[in-house]
Amino acid sequence: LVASLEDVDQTYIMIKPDGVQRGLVGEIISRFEKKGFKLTGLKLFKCPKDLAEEHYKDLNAKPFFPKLTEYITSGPVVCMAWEGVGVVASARKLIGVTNPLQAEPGTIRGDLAVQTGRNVIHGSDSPENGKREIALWFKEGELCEWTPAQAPWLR
Ligand code: 3AN
Repeated sequence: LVASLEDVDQTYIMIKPDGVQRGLVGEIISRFEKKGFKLTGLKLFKCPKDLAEEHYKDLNAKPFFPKLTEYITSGPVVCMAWEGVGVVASARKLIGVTNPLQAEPGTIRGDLAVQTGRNVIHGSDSPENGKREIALWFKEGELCEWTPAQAPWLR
């Protein structure tokens, strides 16, 4: 049952402007906390256009790209770094698929969203992208290494 340190991943989770505007911040953070992952970074942040474009650069040929960057920069987002064994894949499960109408009930998008273009939350799609995105959204000194008091009970 002892998880090896090598299995520990990091993921970048972001509550998008619609999630902030709709007052879903506490509800969403709570789902990750209750699951048992470790929060290592957290800030409310107004994203500049160039950062939005860099974050979504793999989608820059898509027809919805201008609307997507406009949406992400339209109001504050909540940036989070979460750490844990299998956290990238597990966070994607908690979040649900891209189109909220297809997302399972019980997932964040399945329970809280309707439109693909307003799907309340982002989660990294691979451990590599988790690292890349955390480095992109957080400055050195903004991340916090710590040991949750209950962690020994999970091992
Ligand atoms: P996910 O966020 O589930 O990983 P991606 O990476 O395919 O999905 O898309 C990134 C973001 O781009 C989505 N969260 C959504 O906001 C937006 N997006 C994706 N597909 C569409 C679409 N067909 N129309 C409008 N926005 C889209």
